[in-house]
Amino acid sequence: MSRLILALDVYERERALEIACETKEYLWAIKVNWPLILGSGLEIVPELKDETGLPVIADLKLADIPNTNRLIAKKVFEAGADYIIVHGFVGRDSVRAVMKFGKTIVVVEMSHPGAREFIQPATDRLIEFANELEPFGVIAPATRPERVAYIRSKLKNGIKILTPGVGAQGGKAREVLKAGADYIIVGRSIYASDNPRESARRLYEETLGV
Ligand code: NUP
Repeated sequence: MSRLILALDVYERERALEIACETKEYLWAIKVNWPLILGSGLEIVPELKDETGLPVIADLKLADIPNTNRLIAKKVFEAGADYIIVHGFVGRDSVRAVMKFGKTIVVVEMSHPGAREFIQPATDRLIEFANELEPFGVIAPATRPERVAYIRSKLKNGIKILTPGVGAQGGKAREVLKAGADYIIVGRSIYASDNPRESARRLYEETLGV
């Protein structure tokens, strides 16, 4: 099975569906984020599922009070999303409000340089929090494989590690999978390349046998 997740951060519906269909055979899932939802509406979620047959992850990084998180999560899962990404730093009540609706992925560390300022100092507590709540998975940085190895060593077995930051942000697919990631999340290196299908195929092949 593929361990590659496409981060489909384009605005236009047609372009999104085109890239998704070209690359689907190399993917485990498609991740949609605010750019695509704002550009094409939430209806893009069922359309992507119909066209590709793949699971869809809604990367909304919810970070609100329980009631607002709940209102948003309800809509997103009703639209057909299979997974949702939430921030953990807002606290148990806010995350639990989302977990009631479907499979949840909690950010424990982000991939960009600024993640060192506030998120990384809280990572240990976010890992404990994930171990207690047992979400489907956590987000960890492909840009810091040593942190992925650390997170893997502290995280309960069975909780998946999904890692953005491969390619455009400098992370290397094989390195982060060897460090303990279950899935890599890749956006620009696929959708902004001259040949998205070929880029997805190459990444898929890189991940085989790691
Ligand atoms: O820590 C994170 N880093 C990150 O890049 C958490 C994320 N959810 N992402 C998302 O992954 C980011 O918003 C984008 O949708 C994707 C990475 O895209 P790219 O850098 O491969 O283009």
